[in-house]
Amino acid sequence: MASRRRTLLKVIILGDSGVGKTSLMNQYVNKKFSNQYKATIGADFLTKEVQFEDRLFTLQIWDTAGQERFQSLGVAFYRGADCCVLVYDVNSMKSFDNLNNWREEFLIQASPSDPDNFPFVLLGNKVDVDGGNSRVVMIDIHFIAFSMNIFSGVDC
Ligand SMILES: Nc1nc2c(ncn2[C@@H]2O[C@H](COP(=O)(O)OP(=O)(O)OP(=O)(O)O)[C@@H](O)[C@H]2O)c(=O)[nH]1
Ligand SMILES: [Mg+2]
Repeated sequence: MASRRRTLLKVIILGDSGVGKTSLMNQYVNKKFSNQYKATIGADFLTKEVQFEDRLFTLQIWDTAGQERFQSLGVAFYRGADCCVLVYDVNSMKSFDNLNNWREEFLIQASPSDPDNFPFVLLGNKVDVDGGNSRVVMIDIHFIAFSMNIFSGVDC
């Protein structure tokens, strides 16, 4: 039986505008997907309860704005993060190349106690587009498997 104690884990989703951060969060938490694009303004979070082995966790998942003009709320909410999900669009090399900037900015603002071992999850989205024919980012699957831990079951 699961322990009654819940551990809060703060997860931050970062990546370029339009890569699908909001869609991923809605799919993961509410099992809902919309084709319409509505840019995220600032940041907002949803929570999801998950059980791992005999422990219960509350994931506090922060969805952030990819558009620079909507990042005005600042990055105060980066602080105290337990994990950061870096999202790219597999059909956009630019969105993949920019992840290094997102990662560096995150480490500066969140200033985790052990930056070298901070858990980042790399997530390539939109694999369905054009039946996979538009895909430009190819990464070794072992690298992705190593990076994925929390979001490995987005379609659950
Ligand atoms: N085909 C396809 N479209 C997707 C997928 N994920 C998201 N989209 C679409 O891509 C567009 C952008 O998705 P969002 O989730 O709003 O992107 P975002 O990263 O939150 O964008 P910002 O809020 O501006 O940072 C929307 O029209 C979504 O419907 C996917 O896996 N496949
Ligand atoms: Mg969004």
